[in-house]
Amino acid sequence: MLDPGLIDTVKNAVEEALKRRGKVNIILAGKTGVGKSTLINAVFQGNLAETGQGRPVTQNTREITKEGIPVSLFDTRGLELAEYKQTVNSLQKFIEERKQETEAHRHMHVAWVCISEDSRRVEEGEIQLVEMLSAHIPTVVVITKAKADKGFRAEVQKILPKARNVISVHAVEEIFDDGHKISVKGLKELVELTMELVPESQKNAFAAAQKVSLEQKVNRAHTVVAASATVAGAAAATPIPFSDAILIVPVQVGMLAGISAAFGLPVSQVFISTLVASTFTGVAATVAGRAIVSSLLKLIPGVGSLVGGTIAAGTSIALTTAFGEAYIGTLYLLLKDDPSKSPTAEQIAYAFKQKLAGN
Ligand SMILES: Nc1nc2c(ncn2[C@@H]2O[C@H](COP(=O)(O)OP(=O)(O)OP(=O)(O)O)[C@@H](O)[C@H]2O)c(=O)[nH]1
Ligand SMILES: [Mg+2]
Repeated sequence: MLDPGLIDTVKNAVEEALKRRGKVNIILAGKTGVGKSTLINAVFQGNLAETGQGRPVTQNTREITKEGIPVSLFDTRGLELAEYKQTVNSLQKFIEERKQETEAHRHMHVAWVCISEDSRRVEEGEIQLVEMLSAHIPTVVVITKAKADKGFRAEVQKILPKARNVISVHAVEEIFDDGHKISVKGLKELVELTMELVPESQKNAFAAAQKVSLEQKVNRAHTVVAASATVAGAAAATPIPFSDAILIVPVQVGMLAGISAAFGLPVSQVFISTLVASTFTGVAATVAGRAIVSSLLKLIPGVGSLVGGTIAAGTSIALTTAFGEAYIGTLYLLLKDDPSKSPTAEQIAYAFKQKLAGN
């Protein structure tokens, strides 16, 4: 189904996109029952917290992961008075050990410390934990099950000044017998703040793993398009003959994989091949290159068809951008009602083809 000449291109694009996206590591700490698992399921794809107990990394910390979702959650308990010192110490040791490792995807990137609003107080274990964590990584305090603040958030901010911010969250909708309802709140703020706090090289992973904000996925996808357009422009720094337009096809394929990765779609060879096969039509790779380039050119106002039989840098940048934006627009439409949805490659390919055809 795929042009033989494109198979390696797709393989490389998939590997590169996954490598670049990497993984984000989040420490999620709080006393038993504050709502950590509920928060995890509300923020991330794939009902992560239901994937079992997780792998123990310290006595009180377990690593929760799921295949295909680029996040590890380090679920930490044991903040009760009797044992918090041991918990804080072993967590500190763990963070420091990981920091020594060379690969950024092994480091801890951000921490969320959960305190239930019901408790109405901040305990010594929580104070010590925030002190320790904020000395190493950006730390956010999350007030969980938030329904009636009554000055609690301000108090928490005063007691824990090293926290980057304090965010009140209600992770699930709650309906009372009298019909009164408390809606979900605070998740978007938490996601947006965390996005600012994680290192640049982890932002795509975080955008991909979360399901709260489609805007964050779109924003990161725009950065993929911008980077790809720059590469395509450089490739055509000297105008390239139309017959060599195939030269920029790997950039386009890489961009499709990169955008898919930022959206959190299952970036596999099969997935990207399906997309490429339906958009890059033709029998031989070179023909495919020409076909795609000429169909892309139609997307750029004022270009229409090729002038002088060459593609200049400006055209190359413009068509890469148009192609990338068309793909982002397609994904946006498919996911706008529910960013946690996972459309099939066929559904995406169909919608993308329609979009490229101007429908
Ligand atoms: N009303 C309301 N209940 C919540 C909210 N978040 C969690 N809960 C409830 O609080 C209880 C405990 O939530 P969990 O998410 O299991 O808490 P946890 O921190 O993971 O607990 P451990 O894993 O035992 O440490 C559950 O019954 C949840 O349904 C919330 O935002 N609002
Ligand atoms: Mg739990």
